Amino acid sequence: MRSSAAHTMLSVIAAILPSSLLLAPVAAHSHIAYVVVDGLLYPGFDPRRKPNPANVVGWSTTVEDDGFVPPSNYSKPDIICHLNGSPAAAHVPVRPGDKMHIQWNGWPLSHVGPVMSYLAPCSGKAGCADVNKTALEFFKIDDGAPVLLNRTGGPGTRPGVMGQWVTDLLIAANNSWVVEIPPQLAPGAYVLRHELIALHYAARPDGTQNYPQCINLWVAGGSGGNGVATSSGPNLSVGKGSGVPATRLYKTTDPGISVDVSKPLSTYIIPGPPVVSGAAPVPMASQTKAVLKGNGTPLLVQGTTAVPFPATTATKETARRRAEMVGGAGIVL
Ligand SMILES: *[C@@H]1O[C@H](CO)[C@@H](O)[C@H](O)[C@H]1NC(C)=O
Ligand SMILES: *[C@@H]1O[C@H](CO)[C@@H](O)[C@H](O)[C@H]1NC(C)=O
Ligand SMILES: *[C@@H]1O[C@H](CO)[C@@H](O)[C@H](O)[C@H]1NC(C)=O
Ligand SMILES: *[C@@H]1O[C@H](CO)[C@@H](O)[C@H](O)[C@H]1NC(C)=O
Ligand SMILES: *[C@@H]1O[C@H](CO)[C@@H](O)[C@H](O)[C@H]1NC(C)=O
Ligand SMILES: [Cu+2]
Repeated sequence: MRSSAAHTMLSVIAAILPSSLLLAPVAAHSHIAYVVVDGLLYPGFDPRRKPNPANVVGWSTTVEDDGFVPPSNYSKPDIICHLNGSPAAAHVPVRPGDKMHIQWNGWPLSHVGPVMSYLAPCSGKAGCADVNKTALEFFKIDDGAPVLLNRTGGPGTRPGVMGQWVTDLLIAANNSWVVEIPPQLAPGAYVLRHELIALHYAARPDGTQNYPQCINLWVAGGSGGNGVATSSGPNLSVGKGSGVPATRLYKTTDPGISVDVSKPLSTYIIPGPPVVSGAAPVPMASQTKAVLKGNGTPLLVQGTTAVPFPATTATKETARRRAEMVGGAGIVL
């Protein structure tokens, strides 16, 4: 079922990708520009904007070149939420079962590899805004399987890389990916760690490129919306007890990290832990572009409740940014 859906999507890609794109040179990599829930936009952190508005939901970094973390730093804090990652003050309001669009600011065709999402609960008084990142324990909710869609050829054929990859679907969906908040996730604050791994140089020593990005979420209760878990009702144990620090997710020698994608692979082994039971990855056929209706209201977490993020200069800044986006910012290649 999944793979026939993937086939359909691949013909779609073949139809929409102009052949000139396939040979475009690659100068920059990427970051998450914004996320969309129910058509409402929540701004990410822009590493080149100084300063960012106070209400961005993306963790700040010092990655001005939109670059990556190499395997030699898999056990260093930079792999958690990218270089000098530091918590966002604001959170995206979501409910269990919601679908969230993660909008990257472009993605190069050459950068084939996995698209993965993890969650880590935060128990601080300010939700994830004051969290100690090295104490976060992440469990996987989506691994983008099957990451390798077609071992040879295909419409995305490009120099030095064989096959069709899940990153081709992400690009076809305007460089976005849809992730589902697990339907029975316990309410509260979570860090969403979304990560692309680019394998085009993965056969070279230390050549794999990880692009981790962190977003704060406030997961409301099923109906009350106050974020307080109830002891009866649905099974709210998704991911409980299976989290690991991000510094222990990958090893240089993992078969999905040290791999030569210039040769047709018979299989690709997705790195990191398995997707937890109770998670609901969104099928390939439902990976579509985001539809925007307006701006969302990020939240400030206060203990077990959350309030609208205080309107300051942030409001004006968000409106300006939205106007820019509607005007059509260029895709980074
Ligand atoms: C790896 O991490 C160290 C600090 O832990 C940092 O100085 C270095 O720049 C990082 N290397 C890359 C390529 O990100
Ligand atoms: C595609 O993504 C860019 C950001 O990279 C955004 O500015 C643009 O509005 C998006 N287009 C659609 C149709 O979603
Ligand atoms: C952050 O968490 C780590 C790992 O649990 C711990 O070793 C460290 O002391 C903590 N740092 C602070 C400032 O609490
Ligand atoms: C895989 O690539 C080959 C060669 O281009 C093509 O004929 C085939 O249809 C592709 N398969 C899928 C599932 O897209
Ligand atoms: C609750 O869900 C978890 C993960 O989805 C599962 O492992 C566990 O068996 C479930 N427990 C009950 C009582 O259904
Ligand atoms: Cu790159």
